[in-house]
Amino acid sequence: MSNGNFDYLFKIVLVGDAEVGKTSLTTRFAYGTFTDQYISTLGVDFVVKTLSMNGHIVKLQIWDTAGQERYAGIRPIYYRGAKGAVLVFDLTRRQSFLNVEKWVEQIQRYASQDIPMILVGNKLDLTDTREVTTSDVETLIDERGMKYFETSAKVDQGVKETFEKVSELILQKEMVSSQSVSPE
Ligand code: G3D
Ligand code: MG
Repeated sequence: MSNGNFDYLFKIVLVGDAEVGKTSLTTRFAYGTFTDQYISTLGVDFVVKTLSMNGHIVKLQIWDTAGQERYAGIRPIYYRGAKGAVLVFDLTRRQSFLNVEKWVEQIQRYASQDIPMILVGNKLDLTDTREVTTSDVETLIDERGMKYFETSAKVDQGVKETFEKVSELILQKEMVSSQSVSPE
């Protein structure tokens, strides 16, 4: 698997309603910056970021797109080969949380049923306009067995942890499946 530069290459898709902060999270994680200016995401785009995990060099290819409902035709391409998903909603917009189930179905349908997935409540810094409580989320994550993080792309809270966690889940899964293919 290694080609000298990295041990693993993982495609990760960012998914969720428009305006929840997918591009801001991606930019924050990959470049360490945040811009309040509108960031347009036309169709599909991805950034690459390399991490060191448990002695492995893991290259993440992070795919970010504008609300895919506008680009239904690209869904299969967007999800194809994805090893992990980060499903984002906006803590200050209840509807974006209510749509989470719909996104879970889409991810499982187009990527895979058992894809490692992290749920993210973003815009944690906007405490005054928050509409979703942690206990609202608990039922869902308990049912689904999902990992959950609250983040702020703006003030850089929880972002690195989110991407590291999804990478860790993918890596664990890869290890298990490579062992079952060729037991030593
Ligand atoms: P998207 O890629 O999911 O569509 P964007 O979302 O990353 O484009 O973000 C949508 C808007 O939310 C942007 O504001 C962006 O600045 C803002 N935003 C993203 N993350 C955060 C955050 O953690 N905290 C706060 N306060 N704002 C955030 P505009 O004004 O450009 O629409
Ligand atoms: Mg975007």
